[in-house]
Amino acid sequence: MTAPTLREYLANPKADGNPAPRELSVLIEAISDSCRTISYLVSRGALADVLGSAGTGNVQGEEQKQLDVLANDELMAMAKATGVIAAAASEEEDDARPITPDAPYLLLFDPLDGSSNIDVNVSIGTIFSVLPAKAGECAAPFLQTGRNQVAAGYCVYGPQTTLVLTLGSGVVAFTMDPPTGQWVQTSAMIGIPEKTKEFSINMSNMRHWADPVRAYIDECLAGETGVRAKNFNMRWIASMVADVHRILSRGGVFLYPWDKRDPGKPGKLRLMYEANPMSLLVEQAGGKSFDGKLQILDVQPTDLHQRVSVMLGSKEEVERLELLHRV
Ligand code: AHM
Ligand code: MG
Repeated sequence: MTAPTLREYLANPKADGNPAPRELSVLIEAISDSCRTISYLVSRGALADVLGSAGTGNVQGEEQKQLDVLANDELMAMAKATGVIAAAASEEEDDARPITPDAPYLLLFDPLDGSSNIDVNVSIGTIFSVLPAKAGECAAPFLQTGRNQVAAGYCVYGPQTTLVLTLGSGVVAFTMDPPTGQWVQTSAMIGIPEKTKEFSINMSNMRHWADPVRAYIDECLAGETGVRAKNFNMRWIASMVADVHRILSRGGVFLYPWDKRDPGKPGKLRLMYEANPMSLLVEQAGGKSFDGKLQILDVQPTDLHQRVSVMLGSKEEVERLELLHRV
């Protein structure tokens, strides 16, 4: 039997004979089309003259790369063309854009995550989150907890281009077959191993961490003679998409925690564009996510661009972090 395509999967996602809601299928297929386009641009890089700075900054005050802007424009155009998006919000834009009145969904995205890796040919990705539309002006309808997401996923532009998706009932993956452009299902039910020996954190920030995070990493570094009685390995790609993809593939724990550099700032990563979609995928794959107080999916957003402390991945490790944050 040949593996199903994305379209075939959407026709029967729960294997119960029922298709995904029609408008949701339209949206997921449109996102996959945009990811194919972005993948092509990423793969051509300097050949298409798309590397380097765009000479602009985003709402967070970060420099925008040309590919950040191109990916953003592609996804915004797609959101408009589908007719199923009431409003869309991007990490790269100050405000949410109203799109199609009375349409059923809100779309949020980080068009190209891992911007610092764009120009050095290291894996980057697109992250997306879909919420039900609600009445209200500007950002207000978006301020729903991550639990409300009806779909979330990412596309990683790495050695392969892989789309990882949850419709709220398990996590599946599709790999793009370059000769045909087809998305072919390559994982039917992704599960994160409960136990792991691998952590992912930017160690250069160690001196700024809060005590529980410091204690956790100290335990990992102590290896088999320490309290954890096992040796840990470390990986840090500096593209959340690639680091989370590794965790969904073989387990591990990812941390970008609050730190003392800017105590008023809750963390580096964005709740709505990064942490919420990744947390839904991780939970649906049997892992956990935590912000130092709450499960990330329970954090009530108050601002579209709000940041959050992120710890997610294999259940046993996140539970250890929860324990260390309680003492
Ligand atoms: P971006 O959305 O501007 O690319 O920033 C988010 C990225 C994450 O993908 C990654 O985990 C983190 O920033 C890396 O940060 P650092 O450069 O501090 O290691
Ligand atoms: Mg990002």
